Amino acid sequence: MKIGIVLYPTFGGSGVVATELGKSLAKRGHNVHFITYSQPVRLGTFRENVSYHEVSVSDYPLFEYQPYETVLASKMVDVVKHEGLDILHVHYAIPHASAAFMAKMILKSQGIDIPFVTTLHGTDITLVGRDPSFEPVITFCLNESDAVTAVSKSLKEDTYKHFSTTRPIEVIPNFITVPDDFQNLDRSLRECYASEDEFLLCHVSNFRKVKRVEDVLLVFQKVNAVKPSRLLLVGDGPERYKLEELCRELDLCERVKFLGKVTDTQQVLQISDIFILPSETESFGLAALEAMAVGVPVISSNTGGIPEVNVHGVTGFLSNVGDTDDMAKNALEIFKDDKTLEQFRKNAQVRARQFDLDSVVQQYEDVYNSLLEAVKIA
Ligand code: GMT
Repeated sequence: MKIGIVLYPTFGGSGVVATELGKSLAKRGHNVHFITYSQPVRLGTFRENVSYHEVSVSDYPLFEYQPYETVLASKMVDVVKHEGLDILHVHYAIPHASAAFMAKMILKSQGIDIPFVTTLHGTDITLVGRDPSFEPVITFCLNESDAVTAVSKSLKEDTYKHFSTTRPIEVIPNFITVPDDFQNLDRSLRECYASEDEFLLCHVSNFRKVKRVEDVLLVFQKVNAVKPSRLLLVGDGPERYKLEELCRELDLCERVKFLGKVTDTQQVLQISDIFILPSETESFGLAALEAMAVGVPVISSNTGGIPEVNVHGVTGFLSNVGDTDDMAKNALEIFKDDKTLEQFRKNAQVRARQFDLDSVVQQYEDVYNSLLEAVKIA
């Protein structure tokens, strides 16, 4: 199959999922064409069956806002025609689904029938999508997509709650590759960040308000007051300056390290003892699943799709949003002795295996196949 994948190429979860999906489809022998404005962060080096088509918008002085969506739609038309794509798969509704609809209509006028799949990732529905200035376009695109998927049951429910669509939405969860040699992962870098008698806590995000990274600092402060610990903060974003200030106010600078953006987060996760994800809303929580895959238990809020990933009392604990006392208490419960920490570590890994890449990629392939069958019949 020749598949066009449209995505945000950045560190965000939707971009990571779309890139890893494309890489895996390419390994299975499909021809994958990534279409976006810069090289996807997780794409890595040159690989078989993968091409990248850059969307570049000329900077005409006439425009105050550059028409990215229009250029993207034109690029999709071009790639579908000249590479002979069978299907388009767009990740994140805005503006990818509306650009795909436009491309589909242009191609139809030229006698080419191309189905497109829209995968909803979360903020396109729960935050951005609910903005009245986007709502009519998103509702229309949901109705016009040939198939719609959502990364969790919670996101599917939210979509029906906020948009007037009755379109069937298939839940296909995010996925992960769990390393086989979990016990032998390279943890040598740990000694650079924490001594043997200290616990190492970790958080990875894009430091937007919705992530409540200030709660990570508050949980850390409470844990550290009982058990000497260190905290690694991975990522960057609009809240970072305030967080650095809070860190100074709480007198935690010596124990907290802001690592900035890290391409291979597994390196950091595999030396950590606990992952903290206190988000206000989270459709899935891929970052938590990535931590669990390398045996790191998760202390999280109980919002959105997180409970579909992190199992309370088994792979970590869930607390109400903002309840940093409960989160700290739960982290200390995991740290109470080596046996307990080891059990949570194992449970986290076992649970992560249920989101195994191969079985999830198969679900996407099934969606593509059923759409291609429908095109053949029509
Ligand atoms: O969480 C972010 O800030 C990035 C965002 C995105 O759209 O890239 O992540 C969303 O999609 C991820 C992949 O499906 C999910 O794991 C995240 O939970 C979801 N974020 C939110 O819902 C806030």
